[in-house]
Amino acid sequence: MAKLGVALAITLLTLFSSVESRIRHYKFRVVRKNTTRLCASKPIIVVNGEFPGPTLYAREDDTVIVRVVNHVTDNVTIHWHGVRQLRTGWADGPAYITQCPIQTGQSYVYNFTFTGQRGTLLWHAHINWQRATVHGAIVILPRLGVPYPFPKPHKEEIIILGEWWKADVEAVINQAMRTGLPPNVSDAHTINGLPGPSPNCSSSGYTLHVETGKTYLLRIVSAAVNEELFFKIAGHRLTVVEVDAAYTKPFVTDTIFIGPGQTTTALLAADQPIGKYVIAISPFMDTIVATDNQVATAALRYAGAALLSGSASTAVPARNATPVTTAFEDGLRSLNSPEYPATVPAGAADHSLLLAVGVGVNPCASCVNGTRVVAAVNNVSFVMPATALLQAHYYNVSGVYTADFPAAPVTPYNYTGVAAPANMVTATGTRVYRVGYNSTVQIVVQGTAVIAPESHPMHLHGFNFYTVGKGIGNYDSVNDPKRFNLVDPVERNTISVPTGGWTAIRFRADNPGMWFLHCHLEVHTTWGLKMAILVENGKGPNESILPPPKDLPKC
Ligand SMILES: *[C@@H]1O[C@H](CO)[C@@H](O)[C@H](O)[C@H]1NC(C)=O
Ligand SMILES: *[C@@H]1O[C@H](CO)[C@@H](O)[C@H](O)[C@H]1NC(C)=O
Ligand SMILES: *[C@@H]1O[C@H](CO)[C@@H](O)[C@H](O)[C@H]1NC(C)=O
Ligand SMILES: *[C@@H]1O[C@H](CO)[C@@H](O)[C@H](O)[C@H]1NC(C)=O
Ligand SMILES: *[C@@H]1O[C@H](CO)[C@@H](O)[C@H](O)[C@H]1NC(C)=O
Ligand SMILES: *[C@@H]1O[C@H](CO)[C@@H](O)[C@H](O)[C@H]1NC(C)=O
Ligand SMILES: *[C@@H]1O[C@H](CO)[C@@H](O)[C@H](O)[C@H]1NC(C)=O
Ligand SMILES: *[C@@H]1O[C@H](CO)[C@@H](O)[C@H](O)[C@H]1NC(C)=O
Ligand SMILES: *[C@@H]1O[C@H](CO)[C@@H](O)[C@H](O)[C@H]1NC(C)=O
Ligand SMILES: *[C@@H]1O[C@H](CO)[C@@H](O)[C@H](O)[C@H]1NC(C)=O
Ligand SMILES: *[C@@H]1O[C@H](CO)[C@@H](O)[C@H](O)[C@H]1NC(C)=O
Ligand SMILES: [Cu+2]
Repeated sequence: MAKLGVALAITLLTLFSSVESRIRHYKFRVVRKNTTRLCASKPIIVVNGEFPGPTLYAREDDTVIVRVVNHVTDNVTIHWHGVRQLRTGWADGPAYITQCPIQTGQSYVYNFTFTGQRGTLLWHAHINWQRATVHGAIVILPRLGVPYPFPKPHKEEIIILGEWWKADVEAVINQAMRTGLPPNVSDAHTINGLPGPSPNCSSSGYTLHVETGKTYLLRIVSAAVNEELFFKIAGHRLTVVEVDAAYTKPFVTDTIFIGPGQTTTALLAADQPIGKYVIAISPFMDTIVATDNQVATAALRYAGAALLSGSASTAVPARNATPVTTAFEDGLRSLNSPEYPATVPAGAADHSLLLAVGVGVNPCASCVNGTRVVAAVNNVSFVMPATALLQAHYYNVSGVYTADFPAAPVTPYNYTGVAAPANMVTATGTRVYRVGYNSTVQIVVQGTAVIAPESHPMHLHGFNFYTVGKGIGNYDSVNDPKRFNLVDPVERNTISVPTGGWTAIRFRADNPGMWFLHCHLEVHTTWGLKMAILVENGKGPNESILPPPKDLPKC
C-alpha cells in the first residue's frame, strides 16, 4: 500500500510539476535473450529484450527514476556513465564501489537528476563484463525553450559502437583469469549492434537514411569493451559540437577517435551527391597489444539512391595511426561561451596527484606461465571489497578500505623508460584517496612502459574534469604546467592517456561520495587498474550525500 501511495504521488507530481523540470519513469527489465550475430547464436544479457538497450531521454534538470529488475541468474548493476550524480552517489552503479549488486529476482530504483549537463552519455552494466551487451544511450536535451549553441539539425540519430564475441563474454574473461594471460579479442565490432557484412557471414548492417540538403546530429557512443576506435563516413566531414555531455567549439574532422565510455556528438551535412557511403569503424592500437582487426561497416544512404548502387568506400586509418588520435584530441576545446563558461580550477591545486598506470606481472602458481598479467595505479592493484565502499564510508564500517592511497608512486622510476623495472610485481589493496569537499584536484595520469606502453581511456565517476595538458614521455612537474590550457580545455569524463605519455586533468571536488577512477578498457579494470576518490561531506545537508534509499541492495 505504501508503495502504491508513493507511486501515485510521483504520478501526480509528474502531471503537475512545471514544464521546466519533470520526473521521468523508466523500467529496465534485465533478461537473457538468444541473439544471432556473425551467423551464430548465443544467449546474451540485455535490457528490455533490446541490443543495444533503450535510450534514456530527459532534459537538463529532469529527474529520472529507473526501476531495474533482475530476471537473470547473474548479479546486475547499472552505471549512468558521465552523469554527475550530485549527492546521489547511491545511484551511480559500479558494483562494490557505490552499491552491492542487484541479485536475481531483486530490483533497485535508480533516482537521480541531470544537473548542468546537456548532450549524449551512455548507461551500461558495471559488474564483470556484463556491459558488453547491457548498454544504451542517454540523451540530455537542453531545458525547454533553450536552443542548442549550434544550428538546429533536421534530425538526430544515435550510433552506438560495440564489440561482439561469439563466446560468452564472462567465459572469455574467466578463461583469462584462470590462465593469467590476456583475454581473447572480440570477433567483431558493431555499429548499433550490427557488424555489417563480415568475411564469413554476409549479414546486413545498420543503415543511416538521409535526405539531400539536411543536417543530422549524430550522437556517437562508444560501448566498446577493450578497444579505442576510429569512426569515419566516406566522402563526408563531421563537425563535433559536444563530447561527454559538454559543448565544444565546433571542430571539423573526417575521423573521430573515440574510446570506451566516451561520446561524441557531431553534425553531418548531407551535402554530397545522392548515393550510398560506407560508415566504418576500426581499432586503434599503437603498441604490441593484440586487437580485433575486423572493420565493422554501416551504410549512409541518401533518399533517391539507386537500390543496387555500390557504396563509396573509405580507407580506415592504420591501426597505429597515433597522429590521427592526436589531431582529434588537440582539436577539442570547451565551447567556453558566456552561457557555457569553462570553470577550470586555476592556481595550485589543493591536491596534486601523480598516478602511474599500467600493467605488471604477479606470481600465480596455477597460471599457464606461473604468472598472471595484472594492472595497477601507483603499483596498487585494486582488490574489490565484499561490501560497497560507499556504504562502508557512510556507516563508518572499518576494515573495508583504507584512505591511504599514495598521491604519487612510492618508488619513482623512469615510467616510460625502455628498461622495465626488474621487479614487475605489484602490491594489492583496497585503498582510496580522500579529499575535502570543494577542494581542487589535479591528477596527472602517467602511462607506464612496464611490459609495453599502452593508451588508457581513464574514466572518473561523479565529475567532469578539464584536460589541461598532455604529453609524451614522463611528466615534468616544473616545465609542463607552464603549458597548461586553463582557458578552454575540453571538459570530459573519460580521457585517453597517450601511449608512453601523460594527461593532466583538473576538477573541483564539489560532489561528496565515493567515486571510481579506472581505465575503461574492461580488461584493465578487471586486472586492477582502478581506485576510488572519497570526497567528504561539506557543511550542512546541501553539501552532504543523501541518505541511502530504502531498497539499496545488500551484499
Ligand atoms: C536459447 O536457445 C537455446 C538453444 O536453442 C535454448 O535451449 C534456450 O532455452 C534459449 N534461451 C532463451 C533465453 O531463449
Ligand atoms: C528520489 O529522490 C528524492 C530525493 O532526492 C526523493 O525525494 C524522492 O522521493 C525519490 N523518489 C523515489 C521514487 O525514490
Ligand atoms: C579463446 O581463443 C582460443 C584460441 O582461439 C580458443 O581455443 C578458446 O576457446 C577461446 N576462449 C573462449 C572462452 O572462447
Ligand atoms: C573465416 O573462416 C575461415 C575458415 O573457416 C577462417 O580461417 C577465418 O579465420 C575466418 N575469418 C573470420 C574473420 O572469422
Ligand atoms: C610465458 O611468458 C613468456 C615470457 O614472458 C612469454 O614469452 C610467453 O609467451 C608466455 N607464454 C604464454 C603461453 O603466454
Ligand atoms: C559516521 O561518523 C561520523 C563522524 O564521526 C558521524 O558524524 C556520522 O554520524 C557517523 N555515521 C553513522 C551512520 O554512524
Ligand atoms: C627514461 O627513458 C627514456 C627511454 O629509455 C630515456 O630517453 C630518458 O632519458 C629516460 N629519462 C630519465 C629521466 O632517465
Ligand atoms: C610494487 O610493489 C611490490 C610489492 O610490494 C614491490 O615488490 C615492487 O618493488 C613495487 N614496484 C614499484 C615500481 O614500486
Ligand atoms: C568552493 O570554492 C570556491 C573557491 O574558493 C568558492 O568560490 C565557492 O563558493 C565554494 N563553494 C562552496 C559550495 O563552498
Ligand atoms: C540548499 O539547496 C536548495 C536548492 O538548491 C536551496 O534552495 C537552499 O537555499 C540551499 N540551502 C542552503 C542552506 O544552502
Ligand atoms: C551476487 O552478489 C552477492 C552479494 O555480493 C554475492 O554474495 C553473490 O556471490 C553474487 N552472486 C554471483 C553469482 O556472483
Ligand atoms: Cu587501460
